[in-house]
Amino acid sequence: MATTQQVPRGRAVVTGASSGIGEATARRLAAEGYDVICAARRTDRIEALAGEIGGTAVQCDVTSDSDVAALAEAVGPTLSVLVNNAGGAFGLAPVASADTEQWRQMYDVNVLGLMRVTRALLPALIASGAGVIVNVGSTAGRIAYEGGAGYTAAKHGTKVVTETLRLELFDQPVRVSEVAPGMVHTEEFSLVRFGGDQERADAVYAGVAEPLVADDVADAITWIATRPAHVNIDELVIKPRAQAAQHKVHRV
Ligand code: 8X3
Repeated sequence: MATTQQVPRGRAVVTGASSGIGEATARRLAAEGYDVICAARRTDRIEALAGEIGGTAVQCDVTSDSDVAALAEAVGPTLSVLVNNAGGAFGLAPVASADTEQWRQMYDVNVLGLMRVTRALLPALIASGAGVIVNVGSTAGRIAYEGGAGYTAAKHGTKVVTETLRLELFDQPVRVSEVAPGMVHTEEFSLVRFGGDQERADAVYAGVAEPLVADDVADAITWIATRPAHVNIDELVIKPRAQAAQHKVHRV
């Protein structure tokens, strides 16, 4: 049987690598031979992860200009892969009772954070001669749902920034992609959205036999990143079989 030998594929940065999709993606990219920089706010988690996968931990809050500058410093002159994964939803209030601060946070992390990190790392991605950016969007960037406007507006922002960037980089050696997951059962997404209310978080996935898990999305991201340099996967929408549409979920 032929043995597979991993060849070094260059450096990759994953933001929001402390849990969920980010952590799973860091693991997958490392397994593919990338030298992975795990960036997130919680140093204990990213240090443990980096230790396991032979990567590097860099503390980074994507809403902080100085943290992002430090991340760019740690990356150095070239970068092969950037996965803009840091993001999240805060609250599920209707527009009539929207919390301004939650909306501000959602825009800051899902849109401005992506912009800050991309702007800072773009020179290194271009310098690599074959860079790829994979932005983690959402089906929330494709539709609207009641109570979701703060988050859906932000994720529509993620989508449009991705499209704009692809236009702006049309003559540069950088691919620009978006992966847009639907229902993914991660440890923290819904828990964070509902301010730590585990019961409410569990109800999101109640009766769904097989929601996606973080590794399903990490697999898609890694597939996108490892296509040949001339192949740009513009966008990939990924949902569990049980989720035919945002509101049409098979529950047993
Ligand atoms: C998560 C998908 O349905 O909670 O990005 O908005 S949803």
